[in-house]
Amino acid sequence: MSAQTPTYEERIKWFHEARFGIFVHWGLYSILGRGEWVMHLERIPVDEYARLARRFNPKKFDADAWASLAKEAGAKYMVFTTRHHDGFCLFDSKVSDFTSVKSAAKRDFVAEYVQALRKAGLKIGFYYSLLDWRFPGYFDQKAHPESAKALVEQAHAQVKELMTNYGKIDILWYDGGWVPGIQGEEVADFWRSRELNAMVRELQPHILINNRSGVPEDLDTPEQHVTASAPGRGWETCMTIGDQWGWGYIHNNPNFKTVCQLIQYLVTAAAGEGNYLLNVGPKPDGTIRKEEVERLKAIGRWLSVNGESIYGSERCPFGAGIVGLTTAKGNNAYIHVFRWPKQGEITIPGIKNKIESATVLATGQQARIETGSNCRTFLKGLPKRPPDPYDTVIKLVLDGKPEAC
Ligand code: FHN
Repeated sequence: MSAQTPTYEERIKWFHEARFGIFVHWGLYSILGRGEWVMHLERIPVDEYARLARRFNPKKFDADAWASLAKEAGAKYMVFTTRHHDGFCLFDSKVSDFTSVKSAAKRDFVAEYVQALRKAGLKIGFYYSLLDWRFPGYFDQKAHPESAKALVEQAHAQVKELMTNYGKIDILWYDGGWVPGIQGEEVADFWRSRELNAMVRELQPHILINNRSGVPEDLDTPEQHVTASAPGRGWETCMTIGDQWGWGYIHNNPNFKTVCQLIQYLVTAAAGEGNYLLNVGPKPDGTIRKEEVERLKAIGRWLSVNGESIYGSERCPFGAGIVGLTTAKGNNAYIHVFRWPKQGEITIPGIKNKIESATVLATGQQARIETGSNCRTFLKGLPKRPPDPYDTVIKLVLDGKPEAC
């Protein structure tokens, strides 16, 4: 490691401060409105699917609008599908003709995305699918060895293009590393992942790489559930707003999570020193559906009041019982009250510290602090109705780093 190579702690510092990112799944599949797996699940022949590129010309695509919505949501970074499993590149690739630059749109959407995020001051993530359903060698390496080799070569060449042609990139979000008939260590061997990621780090020394190329790298990526990694290990839950398999646009998507659920998932991730990557699936024209826009804006309104309890959060050594969760930062602890108690009196078990103040972030009201047996703290004098419908945060200023008893 040379002197200027940043340490893991230096590389991941911004990520811990960020806590909240927006995932974007958008591509040819958006035209069909049946999710990003439509080509595979409906067995659409490669040539038939490829003809969608002639229709993909989203005049309304506006990367600045995406960036502006992410900022309004209180997100600090985005991760965008530069290429999904269908093989269609939203960037200019010298090793593929199946790209948005060489088809109807004649646009490098990744370049527009990068420019918009830089302008907005957001960190930049690239999602890249290693697998590509167009290669028979992906499905059967023995029957199609040359195709399997070409698939890996494509991945190395395109990752190099993405790491070379768009300036400083903050996250490389691999996906699609699984290979039929190959397990465990062989996966990294098949993709030559160690060689690939060494090249990435040479080109982008500050970058964070996730754990989906067959090697752990920097970040764990629980999907659709919030599960903390061990202290010291970066992790990020990715989740859809709608149905589980609706990363890409699904025209009729009946199950949108509520704002309450989404905020409480974000808090749960922050409580475990992890990040929450919440997905939107823009429509074929590049605009984001209102159900997703409304939810992101509501999260942003909540973060504008309570963000200090999320951004840069640390694990808190004491919990909040059944009422909710706790996060910490420096000498402060934050009680996230999801289930406001009937009388507005909140019991917090296990605080060893002296509490200097207890303030409801949403209203500025001070709670009266009393202590009881068994190391219990009582927060009193609070309203009977919850000040926030989703998560009322009470900031405790302590006499030092939070300690449990
Ligand atoms: O197969 C993909 C899926 O389409 C989507 O991109 C998610 C997002 O994390 N990843 C894979 C499923 O685990």
